[in-house]
Amino acid sequence: MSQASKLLVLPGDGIGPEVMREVAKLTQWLSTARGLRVEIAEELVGGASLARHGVPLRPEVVTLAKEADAVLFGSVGDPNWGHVAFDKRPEAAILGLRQALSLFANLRPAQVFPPLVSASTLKPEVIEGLDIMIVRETVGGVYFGEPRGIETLPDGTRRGVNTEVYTTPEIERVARVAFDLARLRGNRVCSVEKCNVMESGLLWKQVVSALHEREYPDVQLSHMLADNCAMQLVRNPKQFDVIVTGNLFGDILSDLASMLTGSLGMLPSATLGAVQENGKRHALYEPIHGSAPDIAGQGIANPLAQILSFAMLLRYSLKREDDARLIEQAVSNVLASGLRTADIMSEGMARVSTETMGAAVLQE
Ligand code: GGG
Repeated sequence: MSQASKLLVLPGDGIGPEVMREVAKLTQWLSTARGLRVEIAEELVGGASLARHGVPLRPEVVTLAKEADAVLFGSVGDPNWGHVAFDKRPEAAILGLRQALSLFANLRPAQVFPPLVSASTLKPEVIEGLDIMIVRETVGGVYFGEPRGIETLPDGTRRGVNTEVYTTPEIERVARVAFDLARLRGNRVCSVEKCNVMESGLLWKQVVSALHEREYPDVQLSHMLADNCAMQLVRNPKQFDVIVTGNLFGDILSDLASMLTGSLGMLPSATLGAVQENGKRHALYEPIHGSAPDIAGQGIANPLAQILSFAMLLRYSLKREDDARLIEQAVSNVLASGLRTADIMSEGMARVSTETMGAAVLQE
């Protein structure tokens, strides 16, 4: 019998634990009904860890993440810790994990489930069949570049500084992920930066172009400025197949793309490291939404992005494509049956709680 896969579950803050509970039920069912063998460890991160341990991410948790076959992450963020130094904020947990495990490629698929098309404020022909993969670089760029900080100048003026930095290898490795993915999909990559005003953007464009010429001439490559890309995503999103971009633009553009699919509560993600010699790679799966403190504890959060993140985990880390599809189909069926959490509610549909939505997916 094969060894059980090690999963590290990190629910985090706000709605994180609420939506993660719905995944736990699916894991349990897959274990009894479909032979999934997992050893699960659960730990606190973010504001929850700050409150208990005084830090957002303990070294023990990083070690567990390194030893795990996959990490399933909820969301971090807690306004009670918004004023403290950056390394003491809840968000330092997710940024710290990405860095410690070198999780450089964040895959954010924006797909529209057919039952949500008619409820969109966008014309059906604009979003019907939409299937974009945004590949966001996650361990470089302005989120990590030095110098950073807030300083007070001699005249008392305060100055906030962040620095956008990218090196050739950082750009190449994330672009490779995008080109490889494109070959399995529509064979098109759009590389997004701001080369007209940023040196890091100019280097990004040059490196992606050179890699394309050297190793991926069969893939269709285009380049777009980030501001134009935001506009094009709203105007004609189906022109895109794979988008590859830096940390900040990827964060913003994928939130924008999520609204094409109906809600931020619908979008899962996978963040992958490099393939190691043993063929394995570190990987972390999380919804793209945050901890949503404004609705935490009310039982109304949409658990589907967390559930779909678990499906990505089954697909990419545990190689259980059939189970991943089963979950995705169950989500589609539940939406077709008319159940909606508040964020995707529309006329004539049945508004349900987090728990009822999770139970309905399990039932399917
Ligand atoms: N599940 C996503 C999450 O927890 N987001 C909180 C956050 O601040 N993330 C920063 C980032 O994704 O770069």
